[in-house]
Amino acid sequence: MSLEALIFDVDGTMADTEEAHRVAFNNAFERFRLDWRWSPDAYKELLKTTGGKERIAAYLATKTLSTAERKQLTALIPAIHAEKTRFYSAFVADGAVPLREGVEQLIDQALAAGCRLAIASTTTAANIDALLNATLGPRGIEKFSVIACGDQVAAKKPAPDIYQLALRHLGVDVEQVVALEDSRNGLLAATRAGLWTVVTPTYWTEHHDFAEAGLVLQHLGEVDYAELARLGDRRPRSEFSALYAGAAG
Ligand code: XBP
Ligand code: MG
Repeated sequence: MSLEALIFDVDGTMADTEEAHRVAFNNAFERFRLDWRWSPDAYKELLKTTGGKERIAAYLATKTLSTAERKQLTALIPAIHAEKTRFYSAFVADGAVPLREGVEQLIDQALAAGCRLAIASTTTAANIDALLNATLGPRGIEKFSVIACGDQVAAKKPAPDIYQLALRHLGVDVEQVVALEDSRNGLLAATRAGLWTVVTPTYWTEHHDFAEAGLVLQHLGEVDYAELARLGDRRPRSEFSALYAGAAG
């Protein structure tokens, strides 16, 4: 089977973004005069919940609040998250978040080989636009045939929905696609969609269990496109995709 497409996760895979997200969350909390501060250790735990709005809701669930306070703060989550996205997009637009090692070279090698690129991310389209523009230039987004992200699916990673959406739009056989991820939630989402997945962990996810990964690398500079195509092809996918394809998230 030839390698027809690569599906990139964004946060943690294309770029090590979570410290910028964490600071953006804390800036938004301050802007809303909330005494919430997410330390790196606390944020590492909170990252178990994918999606910024869902992460704030998960944090709220841990706090002792009156019914009225909880109702009022829950109603504020979309506004808090929109403010957070403004802070984060500004950091990224200022060049604060470079692509990880090997990402741009793999993108160029894949495109040169006629392989299409897609994104399957939990973050917002605004954040993805900002990152691709800041790192790959104003036409960087044109390198990607499909961008599946954020609230386009109700069930976020580790559910397979965002990868199934990207695969539907790509219109290629799952066995001709490799997914690139950084976290266990992302690995589970891609695996449940039947995808052979390469994981490149960061500080935020290095302690995760990557048992289902086809390959775990320090970064994408450790592999080139041709090698990825060869390695991805060697895996007996049928038992994998049969096991997970279409499984509930
Ligand atoms: C990682 C996430 C996102 C980011 C924060 O997404 O779970 O929620 O942490 O971004 P990915 P938002 O699937 O790209 O690894 O606040 O926009 O959700
Ligand atoms: Mg990620």
